Amino acid sequence: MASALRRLKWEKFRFLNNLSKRKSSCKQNHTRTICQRKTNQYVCHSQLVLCRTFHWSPVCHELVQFKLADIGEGIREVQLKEWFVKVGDHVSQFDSICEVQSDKATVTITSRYKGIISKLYYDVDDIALVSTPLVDIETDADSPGTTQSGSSSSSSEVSSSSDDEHSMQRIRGRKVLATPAVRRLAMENKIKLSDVEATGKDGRILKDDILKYIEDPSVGKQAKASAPLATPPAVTVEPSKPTPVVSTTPIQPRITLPVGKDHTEKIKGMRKAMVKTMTEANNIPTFGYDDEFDMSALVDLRSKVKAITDEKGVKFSYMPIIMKAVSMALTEFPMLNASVDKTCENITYKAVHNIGIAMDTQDGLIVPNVKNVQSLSIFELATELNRLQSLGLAGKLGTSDLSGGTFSLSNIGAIGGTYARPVILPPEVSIGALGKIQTLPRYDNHGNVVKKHIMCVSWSADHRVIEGAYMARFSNLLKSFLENPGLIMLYLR
Ligand code: CO6
Repeated sequence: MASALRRLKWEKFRFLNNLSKRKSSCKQNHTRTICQRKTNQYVCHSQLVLCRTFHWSPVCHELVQFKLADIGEGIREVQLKEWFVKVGDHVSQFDSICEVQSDKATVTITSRYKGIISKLYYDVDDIALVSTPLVDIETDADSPGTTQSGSSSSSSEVSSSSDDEHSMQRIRGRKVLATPAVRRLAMENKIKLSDVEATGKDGRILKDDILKYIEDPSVGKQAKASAPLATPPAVTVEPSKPTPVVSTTPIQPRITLPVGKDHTEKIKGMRKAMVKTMTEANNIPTFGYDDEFDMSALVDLRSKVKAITDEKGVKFSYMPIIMKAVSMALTEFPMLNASVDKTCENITYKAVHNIGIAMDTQDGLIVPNVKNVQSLSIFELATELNRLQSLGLAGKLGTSDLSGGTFSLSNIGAIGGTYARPVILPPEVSIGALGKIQTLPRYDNHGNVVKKHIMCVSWSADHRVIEGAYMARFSNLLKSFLENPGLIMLYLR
């Protein structure tokens, strides 16, 4: 009976929807005829999401097309990575609907409505365009965000304000992840999801986690207290709280090729961004400059400090020290921490050092950046790097981490190379590639052959605005910092 009623309402909805569309030539009044007859209340929105209610309906259900809102950053399309709902699921406001990945970030889309999912518009891996529907939701009468038709004879339209929808989207990692059913279970048992230890993929809370918490609430809290920080602070770091230690498991091959058969696929997601950025970069007249740094003192220093940072749960590689030294050298050579406009008529010297770190991920090369390196301690840099690396490996970096870089480093030596020719990331003007620190024989000041830890560094810079000598002087200053880490202390602010 209920389904027959629903079907009847749906037929009526489609009929009125079509009628409404036929009147769409009148921008202001295209629903007026229908509405006038029923309620004398007119709501007309150019971005149309339609719903209708009928006078014989005992409960008000409205069908809402939930559209993919503008995610910003000029993103026009996204790849659908994962659905968190299926047709027939009941969702509440803020429940996760799906995860999408653009060429710049991974974003979890959450619902602004309460109701039942009646249609999914895409399959996993499909490309969804901004402003097109993701799902249809048959909203509950009390659903926030919909126009309520308490009266039996009302007729209404609901606008999908892109701003409103945008506010329901959360970058993954900053919101508790759980399916609608799990949220409901938590709600019914008056449990705060933030108190529950998540054991699901990417920190998702599972039904079992809730059940365990119901059995023994202290388990969740204790576990949480010793769990890694989800989002370490950008600037202030509490050293006592451990941060995620990153797995150094090698990235697995991305595709399995059918034997003896060519395989063609569409270039999507982050890799698509790579196509665009690197093609743009190729238009920059670039010079290269290489040198080798003696990292022996730094290798020694790091081995002493590492035990302390390990205790605090922070993985401490050479990168945080190198980044700090780079920032100190950039202070003396600000032209390298700059950007140029598309036609290269203006150069902007950046007030902050947001140093991008090239990362090799499943989805391709991405370059998240550590913000305000000039103001962070080396330990804070390590903490922040751990966070970015964890998110990068999980494919969960958000737009804010991936945008706003002012200078970049590529630690190809972490994989194994000695030299590289790094490609500038426009609109930045320079980038450095760090080779593998190798144990090699070198002469000391007395002509004796000694064991040294040598790292080759390769710089690339935009020759329209940077001269080779400027880059060489910058490199020399950095070399002096890294070869004599005591100098870093001396100049550290
Ligand atoms: N030499 C020797 N040992 C190294 C080096 C170098 N250069 N770099 C890291 N390591 C060590 C590091 O100290 C760790 O040692 P243990 O603590 O003793 O285990 C270990 O290697 C693992 O370090 P990890 O990679 O986890 O951390 P790190 O902070 O050094 O680097 C990262 C972080 C995100 C930069 C790195 O993991 C990564 O993804 N590197 C690859 C970057 C990449 O793909 N660049 C290519 C971009 S394309 O530039 C390009 C021009 C072309 C070639």
